[in-house]
Amino acid sequence: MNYFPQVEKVAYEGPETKNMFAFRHYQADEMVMGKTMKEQLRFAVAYWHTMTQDGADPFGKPVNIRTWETSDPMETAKNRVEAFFELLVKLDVEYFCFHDVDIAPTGNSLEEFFANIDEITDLIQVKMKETGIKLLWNTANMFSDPRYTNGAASSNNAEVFAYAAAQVKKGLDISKKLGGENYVFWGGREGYESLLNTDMKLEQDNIARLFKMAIAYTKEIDHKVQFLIEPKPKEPTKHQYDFDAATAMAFLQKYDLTNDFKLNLEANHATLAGHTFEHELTVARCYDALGSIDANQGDMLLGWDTDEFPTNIYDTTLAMYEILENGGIAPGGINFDSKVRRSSFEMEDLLLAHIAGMDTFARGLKAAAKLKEDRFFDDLKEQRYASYQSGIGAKILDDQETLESLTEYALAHDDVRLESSHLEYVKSRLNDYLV
Ligand code: XLS
Ligand code: NI
Ligand code: NI
Repeated sequence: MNYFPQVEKVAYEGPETKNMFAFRHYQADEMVMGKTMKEQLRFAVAYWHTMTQDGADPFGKPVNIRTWETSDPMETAKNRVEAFFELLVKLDVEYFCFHDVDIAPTGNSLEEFFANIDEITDLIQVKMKETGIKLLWNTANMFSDPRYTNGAASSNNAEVFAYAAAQVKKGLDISKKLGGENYVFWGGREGYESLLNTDMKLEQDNIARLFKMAIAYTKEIDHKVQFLIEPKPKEPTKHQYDFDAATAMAFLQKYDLTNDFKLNLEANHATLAGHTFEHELTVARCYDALGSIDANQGDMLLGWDTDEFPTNIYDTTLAMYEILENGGIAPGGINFDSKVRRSSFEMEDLLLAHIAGMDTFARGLKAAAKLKEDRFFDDLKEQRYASYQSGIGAKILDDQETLESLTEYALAHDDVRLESSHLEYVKSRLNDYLV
C-alpha cells in the first residue's frame, strides 16, 4: 500500500521551486564543512508524533486522517511500520526514534506487551535491513500508564520500580536487536506534585539505581549504547528532577554517571526552563555532554510543550553553530520531536512538516558553517577576552596568582577601564548570516 502517493521521493529543487513536496534548502549530498549535509544533520523521525498522534487536544476530539488505522491494534501497528518506513525513505531520513508503546499495543499483560514488541520489532528489523535506515534511539514510556502516576523509578511504590525496570530491560534488549546507537531516559513523571509528601533524596537515589542497573545490563548483553538523559523542567509533573542541562549534569556527577550518560536536549524544554536552546546546548558542551537533540520549537506565548516543527532559522542557526563547535552530534542526531498542528490533519502534512523542519535545519547549518568559516564568534570572543592573552590575565589563567598577589597588582592598577561590547552591532551583523 502506498501511504504517501503525493511523491516518489522528496528531491532538492532549490529555493525557487513551487513544488510543495521538494526540498528548497536541504540537499543531502551538499558538502558543508567537510561532511555532507546528511552526515552533519543526522535527522531522525519520531514514531510517537508521526504515527500515533491523533490531533486531539484537551478541548477537541481526534482530527488526524491516518489511513493506517484499523479496528485491530496489531494490524494497525503493522501498517504503521509500513507507512513509517515509506515516509522515511521518501524523506531520505536515515534514523528514527520510538517509545515501546508507540510501536506495539500494550495488550492485557506485560507478557502480552513484550510478545507484541517482539513481533513488531521483527518487522521493523526487516524494514531496516531493506532500507538501511537505523535506530537513533528508543526509550520506554514510563509516564502514560496510570501505574506511573507517582513516577517510575521515583515512585513511592516499589512494585512500580520493578515494572519500570522490566520495561527498561526490554527496551535495552530491543536496542541491541535493532542496533540502537543511543538509549534515552526522559523522566516525565520523575518529579513531584508536592514536596509535602515527597522524599526527594530517596527518589533521586532510586532514579540513579535504575540507571546503574541499565548500565550493568548493557555490559552483560554486550551492547554498546550511549545513554542520554532528556531534561525538562515540568509537564506533566509540576517539578521534574532533570530540570535543565545544568541540573541533569549535577545529578550525573553526584551519582558518578558521567562516563555513561550524555544529554538529549530539546528546544521546547529549554523554553519551559526559561532558557534559550543555545543556552542548553552550550551548557552541555561545557561539560562535554552534548549527546543528541530533540528538534522542535515552542511558542513564547504559550507555557507548554507545543512541540511545533522547527521553522525559526535564527534558532536553528545558533543551535547548529553549537553542534559544529561540538565537532558534530554523532552518535546522536537531530530527532524531530515535533507534531503537526491540529489544523494540519492530512496525511501529506507529515511530509510537508518534515520537509519544513529539514529545510530550516539545512539553512541553520549553512549559516552556522559560514559563521564558523568567517570566525565570526571566534574573533568576537578573542577580542572580548583579549586581556587574558598576556600580562596579568595570562598569569591568572596559568594559575600562578593568589589573592595576595592580585591585591598587590590591583593596588597598583586600580584604574580599570572597560570597552563597549557593541552588542547591537554584533546582532545586526549576525542577521547578515541568516540565509
Ligand atoms: C516529552 C519528551 C518526550 C521524549 C521521549 O516532552 O520530549 O517526547 O523525547 O520520551
Ligand atoms: Ni523529547
Ligand atoms: Ni518534549
